[in-house]
Amino acid sequence: MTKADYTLYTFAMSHYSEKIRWSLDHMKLPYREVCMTPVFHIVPALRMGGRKQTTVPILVTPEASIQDSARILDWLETHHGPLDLIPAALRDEVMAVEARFNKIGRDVARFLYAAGFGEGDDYIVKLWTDHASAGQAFVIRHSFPLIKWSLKRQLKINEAGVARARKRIGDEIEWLEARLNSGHRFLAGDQFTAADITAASLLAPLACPDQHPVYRAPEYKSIMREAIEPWRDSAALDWVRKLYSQDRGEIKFQ
Ligand SMILES: N[C@@H](CCC(=O)N[C@@H](CS)C(=O)NCC(=O)O)C(=O)O
Repeated sequence: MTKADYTLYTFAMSHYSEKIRWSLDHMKLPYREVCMTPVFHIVPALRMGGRKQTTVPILVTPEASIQDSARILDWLETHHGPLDLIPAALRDEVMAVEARFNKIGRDVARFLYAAGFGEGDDYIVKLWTDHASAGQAFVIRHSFPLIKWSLKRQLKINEAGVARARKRIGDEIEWLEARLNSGHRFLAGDQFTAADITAASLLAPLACPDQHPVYRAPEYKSIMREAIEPWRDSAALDWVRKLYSQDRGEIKFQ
């Protein structure tokens, strides 16, 4: 198999995309990555995903085009299994942990944008246009107020929505800490699995690991300061940073 066989469509700053990028890297499966530009991803995502959904990640292979990180993991297990990331004896446990952290992905995004919008608008425009053509960047810059308004509605970025997000993220962080306090290094069984990749990737925008080109940037940390603050020094986010330094290594968007 060559790099050209599999293509992963992502956003550079997407934590669900990072979950699949990390899984493919761990599996040493060659792939090409296409970092998309928000708004301009909508039509291709609808077409590639074929599920009336506009989300990334999407993995395109010669056999199928798969949208949604959980479905991509399932597909990888079927076509490249058995995977050491989903050991048969731990399958149910891995899937349960994957599902619980998948659920807070939107909350993490909601919480970050709530903190970043305003003072961080210019930086968010920069993040959204890093992989854009000149024409796309022009459109994003000029329609940013409209895109921001629509994202705020879509993600329910308002006082009540942000409070609910904070509570749900806090609950999962507490669950993770209870697991660590009971002497475990990993979240399913005693080995590194897709459960650890999912939890660490979905919390990475809060943990800001040094290996991630977007989350480690000083400007990112500065505009997300308010969102990161409640858990910055928690054992859970320390665990995320440790996992990145031990198992992830430097990430390069391809
Ligand atoms: N359930 C999906 C959620 C993915 C998701 O929410 N992706 C965000 C980026 S982190 C996205 O594509 N947002 C743009 C959109 O919904 O159009 C998965 O696990 O892949």
